[in-house]
Amino acid sequence: MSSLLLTARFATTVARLDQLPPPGAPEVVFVGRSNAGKSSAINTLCQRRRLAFSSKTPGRTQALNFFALGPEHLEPAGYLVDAPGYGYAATPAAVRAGWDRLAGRYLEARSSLAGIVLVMDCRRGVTALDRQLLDFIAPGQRVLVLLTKSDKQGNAERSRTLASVKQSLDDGVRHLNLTLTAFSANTQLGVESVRVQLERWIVEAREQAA
Ligand SMILES: Nc1nc2c(ncn2[C@@H]2O[C@H](COP(=O)(O)OP(=O)(O)O)[C@@H](O)[C@H]2O)c(=O)[nH]1
Ligand SMILES: [Mg+2]
Repeated sequence: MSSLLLTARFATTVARLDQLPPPGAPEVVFVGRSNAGKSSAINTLCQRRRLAFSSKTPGRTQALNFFALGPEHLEPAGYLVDAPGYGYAATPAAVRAGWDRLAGRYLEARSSLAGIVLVMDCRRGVTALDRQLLDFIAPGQRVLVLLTKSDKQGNAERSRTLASVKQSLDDGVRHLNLTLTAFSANTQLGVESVRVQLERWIVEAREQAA
């Protein structure tokens, strides 16, 4: 039973790049379409009901939300970052440009970024917007694709989804260090193994920095 993610607490909200704290402890960012299940995944991984805001009206939060990890009396050992969703149909063009300027730039250039969790609704698979997002990611960056809402699929369908999403990503983005996993915030499928993996990313990044 791992524990680092269970210490998560709200740290800060960043609405513009110039508000970013100086790069420090390793950060793991959650990205994906609006409504894909990012906030639910963070809440489940951290065993907190309302840490990240989960909403039935998607597309409303347009900021990076930082959650600190580690013992509270020490400097944070790392951060989880909830990024604004993309692709919500009603999102006006100005908001979309804002996404590029904030979350896109953050993904491309943040030196303390230890890994990226790309959250996809397993029933939608890889969308054109997911592919555009992958273009922002630096070669060699660690990416974990969470196929969430897997409780909506049976075992056979889940295996087919994993295979087809993997194939679809391998076709386009061979330079990325990608792993995939089926996940569900409702049934806890994949939760413990993802916790372990994200903690390993953070620990490895700290060792590399030391
Ligand atoms: N069945 C099911 N529904 C989920 C799961 N994760 C999220 N949802 C639902 O999907 C909707 C969007 O989730 P949310 O976490 O707010 O997505 P976000 O916009 O990516 O942060 C909400 O209605 C959630 O209850 C899951 O694993 N299974
Ligand atoms: Mg959200």
